Amino acid sequence: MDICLLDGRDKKQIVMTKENTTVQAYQLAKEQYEKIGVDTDLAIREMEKVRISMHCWQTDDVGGFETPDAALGGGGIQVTGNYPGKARTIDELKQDINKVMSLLPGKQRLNLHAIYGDFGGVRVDRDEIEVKHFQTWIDWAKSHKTGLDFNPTCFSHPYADDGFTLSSKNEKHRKFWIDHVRQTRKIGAEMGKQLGSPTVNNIWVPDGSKDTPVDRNTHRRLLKESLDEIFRDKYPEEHLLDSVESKLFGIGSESMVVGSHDFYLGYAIRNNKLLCLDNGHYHPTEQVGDKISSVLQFVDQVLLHLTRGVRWDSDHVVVFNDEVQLIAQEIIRCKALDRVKIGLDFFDASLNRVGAYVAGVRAAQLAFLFALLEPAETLKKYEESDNIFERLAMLEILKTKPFGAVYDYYCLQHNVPVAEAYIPEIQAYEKEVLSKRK
Ligand code: RNT
Ligand code: ZN
Repeated sequence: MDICLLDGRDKKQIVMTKENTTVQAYQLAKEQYEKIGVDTDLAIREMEKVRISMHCWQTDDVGGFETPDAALGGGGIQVTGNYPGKARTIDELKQDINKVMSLLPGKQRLNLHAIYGDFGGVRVDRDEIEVKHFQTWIDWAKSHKTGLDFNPTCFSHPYADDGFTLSSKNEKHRKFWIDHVRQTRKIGAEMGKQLGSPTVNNIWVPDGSKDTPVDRNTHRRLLKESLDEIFRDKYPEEHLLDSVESKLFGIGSESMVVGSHDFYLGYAIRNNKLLCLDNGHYHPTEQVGDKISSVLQFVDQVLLHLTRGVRWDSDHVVVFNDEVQLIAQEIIRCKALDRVKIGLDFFDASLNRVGAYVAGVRAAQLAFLFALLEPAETLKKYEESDNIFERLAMLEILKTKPFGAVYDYYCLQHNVPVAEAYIPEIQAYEKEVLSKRK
């Protein structure tokens, strides 16, 4: 018997025979899941709603394309490693992103930072950026039939060197950063308008201090005032969604971060903004997964920055770990996929950057698929009838169910390499493209 699969990318039909081990493994997996009341075909269909916004900054270590080149700094974030092949131009960045997208099932959005504009070799300061500097990106997104997300870049700039931007007591600096963020909202709204899908503009500022401050209050008041001023410009929600991102600490802001979780949780609730939850930005024993059902009682939508915190670093490549699993499970269990924008945030320069993307996006997708393959009703029934052992047993059993076979089949349906088959693709790209960037 032949099984017909529809290739999601170019809609040409590919015919697989039953010898195909991916299909066979899927059939067996489907049967196993059926026994516990889970519909694998439905889970795969639901994956179409998992739209991951890929951050552009893993391609070039958060460098951007300003003239003269701004080196990453002044922001409490650091990139370590010097693996060859980082993108040096917009064309190289696009080439890398195209490669990544060609190796991923499903559709992804692209998340840009303000320093990635098409500035044409001209020096454009942050408060002067315009839609025209991002029109080629908008056109790129149009041709890829996808959406763009955006971020002001409030670091890697002389006016951020003292550690303060939107909460600076230096009025000239503070005004400059307000103007910058206002421009990013204007540009973001135009991206969303032209692309027919709202752009999420996420505000993260590094503001904070290394040593113990005595006046936290003024900085927090100034941050609030700056945000209020920024948000006075109104844009339709179909074009622009605003989000705010907190952090526990950064390198150089160990003693106080102005934009703490409490600060932005309060701000987002009162001002109806999206709250960005970056899972590298909390104490290691705090679980972002646990926060989802709390914050969704009070904010309409959240933005995720999926990442992997390792000791003091918040930006390692996403892997399929307990933390990311719980985040995905909680979103699915809350039936909140339509209220969560999924972004990634990591930058590691010590390995093949393109490969890091594919591994990271696939890990995030796997976490959502794993969550979609839960027998939700059964688990809930166990819980509500006090069958706590049964709940524990089922959660354990799910860990060895063949969810990998379901993910492989999802890849096959999208005509992208299945499982380890993407590794040689990355190696070939490194040989033919990345290693030639000297
Ligand atoms: C920094 C924040 C922020 C940045 C990006 C580059 O700790 O996580 O999201 O990583 O804006
Ligand atoms: Zn982040």
